[in-house]
Amino acid sequence: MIARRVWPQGTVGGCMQLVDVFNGDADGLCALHQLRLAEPHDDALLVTGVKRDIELLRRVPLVAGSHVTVLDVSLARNREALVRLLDHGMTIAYFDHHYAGDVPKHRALQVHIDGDADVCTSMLVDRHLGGRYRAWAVVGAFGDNMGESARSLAATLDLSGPAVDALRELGECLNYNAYGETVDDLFVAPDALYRQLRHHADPWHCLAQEPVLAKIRQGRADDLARASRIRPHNPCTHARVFVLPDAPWSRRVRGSWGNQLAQDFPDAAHALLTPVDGDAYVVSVRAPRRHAHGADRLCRAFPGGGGRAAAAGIDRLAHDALADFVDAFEQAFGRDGRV
Ligand SMILES: [Mn+2]
Repeated sequence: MIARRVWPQGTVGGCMQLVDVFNGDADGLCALHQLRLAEPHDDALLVTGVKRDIELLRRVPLVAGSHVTVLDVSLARNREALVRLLDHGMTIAYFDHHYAGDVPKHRALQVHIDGDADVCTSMLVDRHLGGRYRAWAVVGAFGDNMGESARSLAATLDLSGPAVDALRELGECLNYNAYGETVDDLFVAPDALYRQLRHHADPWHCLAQEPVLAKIRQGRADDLARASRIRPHNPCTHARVFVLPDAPWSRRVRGSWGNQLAQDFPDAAHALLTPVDGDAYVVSVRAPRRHAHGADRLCRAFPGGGGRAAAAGIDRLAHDALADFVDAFEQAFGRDGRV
């Protein structure tokens, strides 16, 4: 979201304005936090949103001479807006680990992009800063579900087991807050969360003392407890369908709960359905963890379906297509699991 401040459009000259653009998840937050610990700017304009809201650059005001830092959103998905900003005489530093596509060559664009599967944006910032606030990079890596990278980075800090566990907890907690359809679904807006983080150079102190984190931790536990009380929609033990209610908590919890189901029932496939628009569902499908394939094929059979072999989804499944979906899902994964 853009802070309530009116910027003159197309102003030439004047003071340089600073804009920080970041994904509202743990990785985006921890990337920005490290940079601003190294180089504080209290008055930067913050542009961010929920985790899935990644086309952020088009929301940056066009002000010649401004400097924009972009963190943890795909350049490919922001390329047009990026070129527009450069054409307006703005300078840009871009840090990211998602698919970038064709990176524009421009002397005002500084790029730190690495699409390697083992790095996240917080780790790229850590590299840029020579490891100065590395514990926060570990938090970001845990938040982005890169446990192995997080642990190898943490190993360079000589931390105790419980100290590393606390960084993981903090990363998961910050990340959880970014899940939702819109900012209204979240416990705290990502820009407000960043403004609280900014008070803490020490992540362990932050986890122990920051009230907003206590709120997110408790909220996450409550969401998962609510989810665990939902009964499967169908009686097939190897291909379970769950229909969540139309509520902010179900839009927050579906990713975490899906992970938990996959961990707890490694031989079962899961489909989580969340109502959308009053007459349809958003569908998220996970193949069984022990036979992680087929999710994409199943979803592609429905309009708006796609994804990867292990995890795929359907953007919009009409209510009257639910029975067909359940049949296809059971046929794909049910095997002899019907009870
Ligand atoms: Mn990331």
